[in-house]
Amino acid sequence: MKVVVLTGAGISAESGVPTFRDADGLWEGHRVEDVATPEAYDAQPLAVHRFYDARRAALGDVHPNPAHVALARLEDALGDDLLVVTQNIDDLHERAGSQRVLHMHGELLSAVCRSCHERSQWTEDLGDFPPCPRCGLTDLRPDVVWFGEVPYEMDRIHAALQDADLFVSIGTSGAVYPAAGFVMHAAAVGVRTLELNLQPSEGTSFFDESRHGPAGVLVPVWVDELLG
Ligand code: BJW
Repeated sequence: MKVVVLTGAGISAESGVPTFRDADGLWEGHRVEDVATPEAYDAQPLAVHRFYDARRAALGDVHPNPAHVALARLEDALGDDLLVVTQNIDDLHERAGSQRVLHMHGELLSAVCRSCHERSQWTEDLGDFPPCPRCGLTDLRPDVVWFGEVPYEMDRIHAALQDADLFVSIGTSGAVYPAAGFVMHAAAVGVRTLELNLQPSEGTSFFDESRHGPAGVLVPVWVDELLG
């Protein structure tokens, strides 16, 4: 069975990583247009760097939860027949043991140079404007996908959806495209669809089945079911 899993901020919530749109989410303290657009970065690069530097530093205090661990266990069983597509920029899937992960909205532990376009692994702050390891210019930005930018790996994601037997969406509000459209894409080509989310997402009616509750409970149960 070929499975494509889409994850969002909700899968990392029980690890202590804030979501975006919940009451205590990241957008609560920041207007999205102030931090998650290229225009915001052009206008206030230091403020945007501080937002991402704080989130990068906070990765040191969080750990994968049972939902991440269950997906890694599923990959152990399915191998190349499982693809995890995450909107998250944390590294909790990898730390749980998943290896087949596409970060469609980029990664906190990566920086991209706006001059030479090199992507570099990055663990330090960017707010002190360090030089690009490749070209030496001080034009590094967080390697994340902001509104108006094209997400990574879209061709591979669409190919995987086309070829899947099951699409599972975990912990995402379904508010942001193109990820929010994956369920429609999957359904249109006859792929079965399942939502696992704390509450009904904006796209819940498009899924063949929806289960509501914390990912740390729902995901291990679903993986156990699938592995029989
Ligand atoms: C739990 C839980 C627990 C809590 N257990 N669950 C129509 C069609 C196409 C595009 C558009 C369109 N209309 C507008 C657009 C453009 C725009 C867009 O979607 N805007 C919307 C606001 C309408 N999209 C774009 O600009 C994208 N680019 C694009 O479309 O390019 C064109 C193109 C595409 C494809 C091919 C060719 C061209 C780019 C979007 C970039 C989004 N970037 C961000 C920031 C990334 C960096 C960072 O992290 O700071 O990505 S915004 C933010 O939202 C972040 C997230 O990945 C993303 C989604 O959020 P997510 O993960 O769903 O989190 P929440 O907080 O919203 O939801 C959490 C859920 O978990 C909730 O439901 C909770 O209930 C649940 N939950 N605890 C289980 N314990």
